[in-house]
Amino acid sequence: MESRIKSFSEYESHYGSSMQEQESYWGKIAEEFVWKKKWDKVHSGNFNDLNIKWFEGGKLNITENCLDRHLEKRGDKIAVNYEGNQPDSLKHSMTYRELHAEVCKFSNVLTDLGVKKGDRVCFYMAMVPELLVGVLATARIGAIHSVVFGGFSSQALAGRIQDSTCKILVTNDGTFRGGKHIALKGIADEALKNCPSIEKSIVVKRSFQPVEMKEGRDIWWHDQIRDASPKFDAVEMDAEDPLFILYTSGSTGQPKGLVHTCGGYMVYASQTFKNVFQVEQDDTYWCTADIGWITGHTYITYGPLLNGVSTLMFEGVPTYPDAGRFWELIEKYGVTHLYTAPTAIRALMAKGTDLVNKRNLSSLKVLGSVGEPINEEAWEWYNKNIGKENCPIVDTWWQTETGGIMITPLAGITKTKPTFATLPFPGVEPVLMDENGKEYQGNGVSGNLCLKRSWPGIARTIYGDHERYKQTYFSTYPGYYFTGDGCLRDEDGYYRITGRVDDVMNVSGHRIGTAEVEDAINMHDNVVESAIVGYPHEIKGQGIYAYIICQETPKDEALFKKEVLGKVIEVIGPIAKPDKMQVVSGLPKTRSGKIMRRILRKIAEGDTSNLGDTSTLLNPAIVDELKDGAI
Ligand code: 7RM
Repeated sequence: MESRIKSFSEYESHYGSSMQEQESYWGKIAEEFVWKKKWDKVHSGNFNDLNIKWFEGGKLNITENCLDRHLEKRGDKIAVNYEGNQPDSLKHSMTYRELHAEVCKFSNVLTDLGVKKGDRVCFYMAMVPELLVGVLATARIGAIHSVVFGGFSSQALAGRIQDSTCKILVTNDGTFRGGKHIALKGIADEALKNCPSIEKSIVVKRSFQPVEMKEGRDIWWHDQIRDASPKFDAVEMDAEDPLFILYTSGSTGQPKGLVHTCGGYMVYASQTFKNVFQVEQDDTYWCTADIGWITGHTYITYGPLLNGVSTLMFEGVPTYPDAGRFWELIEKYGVTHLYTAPTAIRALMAKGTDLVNKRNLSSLKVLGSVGEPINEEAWEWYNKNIGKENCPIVDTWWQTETGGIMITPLAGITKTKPTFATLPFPGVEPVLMDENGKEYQGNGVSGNLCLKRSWPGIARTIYGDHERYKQTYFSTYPGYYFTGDGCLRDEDGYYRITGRVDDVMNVSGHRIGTAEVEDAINMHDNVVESAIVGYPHEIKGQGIYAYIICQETPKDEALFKKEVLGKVIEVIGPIAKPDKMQVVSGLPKTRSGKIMRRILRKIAEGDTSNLGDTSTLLNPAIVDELKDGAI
């Protein structure tokens, strides 16, 4: 059996053997990698004991698989094409050989700074090639990377650094995103006031804006790397050793640091990349995500490099200098595979097709979608105007926790259907749950999406809190991993993800917990309580609606709202800013004091015709007030 699936019947036989002979199936796939020592056991543990292991006893370093093993055959092939925010300002590429040398150099830098196997290194950076180099160097020396998206605030960054007691921070002076300069170093400095674990902060020059360098703590990347040796023997890692931590929002509390491992994650990232996208040797693949999210980890960094593919890395935004930037870059680099989010598609769709038609997009072969449900209109527009009805669309469903793509078409192999993620990847066993917590049998059903068996890429724990891992994912349906998503399985057995069923929002493809935003708003001195719900938003997928109870009626409501936005920006970052805010005198609560979010969602949606039964509310009269004051 070849690891590359080439037809639908091969998909079926892969799927069958992944279900019937799970261990030998994944064992065969794992054999293609470079292991320093072969594993003793392919898989152990389950969703009850939650002591999940893959390729136990195996020894490896993922960077040897991403870099070293390609040097002989494709050392001079481009690993990364780099495009900066400003057109034609920072165009730059690195071959596999060059990337390997840079990674080795930075591995030496980190080692000389005393970073050891198991230590945590935080990245708060722009989308620059040094981020890729830094992350891989961290993996090469056996340390654990924790990348924090550059749109988070200093408080959010500090919380993440503290949670995993990172020893090193790597940041930029600043970055440009569209017309805006973001002073990353300044934000990082603010965060580091409360991060005693950080010994050194390494600064990469990018925006060339002045920054303050703190004596004894802050050092320049270019000074460090200048004389570093381009040779570094990759540290031997256990398959189950952590590779990285990535924070993600849930329905309660602070973001969770999901832990991914060296062996299983590698196998799953590579196998999904290879088969979902069906990239060929001379192709140029482009994933528009930021490395600060899981999509950027698995499908900019590890998946493509494990497969020896040339990728494009882009610092900017789709709408700068105009909404034709994506199409310009596709033409410029001859992009064959474009992997982006529905929110970007909708934003560009709104700008019409003139900018699209100005460009030659004939290099495109495959289009991808990720991060949120794609509506039919956006799917059709993408298919018609970008793919010219000639490129399969892979609508890929997965999560930070799953490490890689779970439900998806295989490009050109699986028959697609608009808005459907279609079928499970080999090794994945999705089930839908009914209201009684029982599995639905058969097709034409919808329920809560669970996964019934483990796969190599599953996050093994929440950093420092295994109990929370069990509680969050495995307690709703004992013995199953609960995704938090609702899902439909149609008559053909095709899956369509309908969105979160918990208190997690998906705003422009960013995952944001309602509780996090509430906590931030509640920090305003004049706020007693708040409730956040998501509502349908034409471009963002979901917008954020805030109901706020004040201590005292604000004298200047506009000013008050501005201050509330400021709080959210301060505590989380601009990505979590509410789109609408309504000052209210109370919230609809049940007799046990629980907020009836169902009602709040309806009002935020503007659908007040049928609010259901409100008679059980402690304060039914509040509903009219909320309706009348809705924004
Ligand atoms: C990859 C990523 C995960 C949540 C997930 C879903 C939603 C992701 C799709 C999707 C419908 C898709 N990781 N989601 N992909 N919904 N169709 N193809 O986004 O951890 O940041 O978010 O995103 O709700 O649970 S994530």
